[in-house]
Amino acid sequence: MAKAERSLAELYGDDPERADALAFGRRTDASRRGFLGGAGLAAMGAAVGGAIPFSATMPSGLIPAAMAQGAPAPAGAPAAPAAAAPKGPQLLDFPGKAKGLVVLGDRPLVAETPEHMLDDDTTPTEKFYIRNNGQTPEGFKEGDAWEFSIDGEVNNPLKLTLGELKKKYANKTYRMVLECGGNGRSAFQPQARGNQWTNGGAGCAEWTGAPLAEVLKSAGLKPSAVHTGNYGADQHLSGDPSKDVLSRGVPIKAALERHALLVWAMNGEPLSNIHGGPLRLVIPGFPASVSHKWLKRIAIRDKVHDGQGMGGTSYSVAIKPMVPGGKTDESNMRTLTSMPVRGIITNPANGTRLPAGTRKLALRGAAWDGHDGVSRVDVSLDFGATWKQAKAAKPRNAYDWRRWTAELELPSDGYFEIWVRATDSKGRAQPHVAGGWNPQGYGANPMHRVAVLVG
Ligand SMILES: Nc1nc2c(c(=O)[nH]1)N[C@H]1C(S)=C(S)[C@@H](COP(=O)(O)O)O[C@H]1N2
Ligand SMILES: [Mo]
Repeated sequence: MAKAERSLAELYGDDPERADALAFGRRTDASRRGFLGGAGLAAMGAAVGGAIPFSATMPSGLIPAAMAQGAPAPAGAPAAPAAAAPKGPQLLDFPGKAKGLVVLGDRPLVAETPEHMLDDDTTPTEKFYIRNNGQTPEGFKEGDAWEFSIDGEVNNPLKLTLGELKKKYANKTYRMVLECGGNGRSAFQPQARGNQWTNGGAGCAEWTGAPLAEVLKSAGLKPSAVHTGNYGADQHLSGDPSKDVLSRGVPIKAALERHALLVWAMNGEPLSNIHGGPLRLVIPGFPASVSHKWLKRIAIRDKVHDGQGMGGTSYSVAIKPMVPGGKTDESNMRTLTSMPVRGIITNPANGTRLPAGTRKLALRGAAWDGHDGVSRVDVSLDFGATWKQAKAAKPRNAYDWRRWTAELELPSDGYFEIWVRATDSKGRAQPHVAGGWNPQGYGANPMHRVAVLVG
């Protein structure tokens, strides 16, 4: 038995399906799932580091949060041998950035914010995720002399400096979520192509800038204007100046929405180089790839923009469900234009150990979505058998996230999982597992879970 217990912890890092079958019993009769009992319960308890008070409702097929990818080794669990232990995350070491951001790629630089570091009401710049597709441009230090242009389907093409932009147009500040289109991607099975974000490709900062609508109005949109095409100063990784790193855009209607800003300040400070300073777009609700950094030019198009990162499978989800991992039919893809609802637990952190006898658990978190607004947030302590509604603060403005709190009673010591599920104003709630598989892995928003060990 001791051998089986040890192998369960190893197996979850290695072959979760076999681990699950071992703990829950093999499925001999398709109509009856196994449940945790006897040897399986003992082995699971040993693997997660404590007794499981809600074992009766623990579903098979779900990897325990304590064992899931990226989770810290559960306190009290038998140590896995070095060969079986998952590799620890690579932590970011970057000027102006907090310790603890996790590097997903270093060329181009991509780093995410673990959920427990998104515990501030407003995400501090030092904790804000980074997503580059190319090389960070040099020579951005022009500051207010930075020039950008608006051309294409307009009556008066504009060439403006940042200094002129600040003076000639309204200055607005909104707290808004910026979220990478691939956020949540690591939840897809089989693995989808791209950076394996957990939930940390998102943050909510105060953005200051001029309304894009006002600038477009002064350029005079022609009736033929249907889409923006955004261009920046960053260079392709190959160094080839004829290649665009990224050139996405949005329908004119979204560009005219009053929260779409030409941004020069983040959290009250001049926009830093890594976040696109001195000038970037922030067009909320969409995948953040339309929020162009180091903005140089907006071309107003008479058709849907066809720049780098538009069309094909880029930032696209399947219209009709496709076979996970199967062949792609590009005519069955549509561009993702609104991020799905997502809730996260920001306190406690996954893997937190609390003293024996702790009976109250104060939870904090955040919830947001693309355009429809979060209507409610619920938490569960018993693997989703029962739910309790969290108290969610009002957003300051559209596209702000909702901070939420909840308090749960713990019936005893042991291993618990806290689950959070956010629901948007259209009644769409987060699923248990990532659905809608697509080749580049957009739109995964399964519920966030954290493991807590009491005693
Ligand atoms: N010029 C430029 N703008 C860009 C990108 C880029 O690579 N180049 N990445 C986009 C993507 S995919 C995301 S998720 C956000 C990330 O913004 P951040 O690094 O400030 O968090 O910027 C977007 N804007
Ligand atoms: Mo992104």
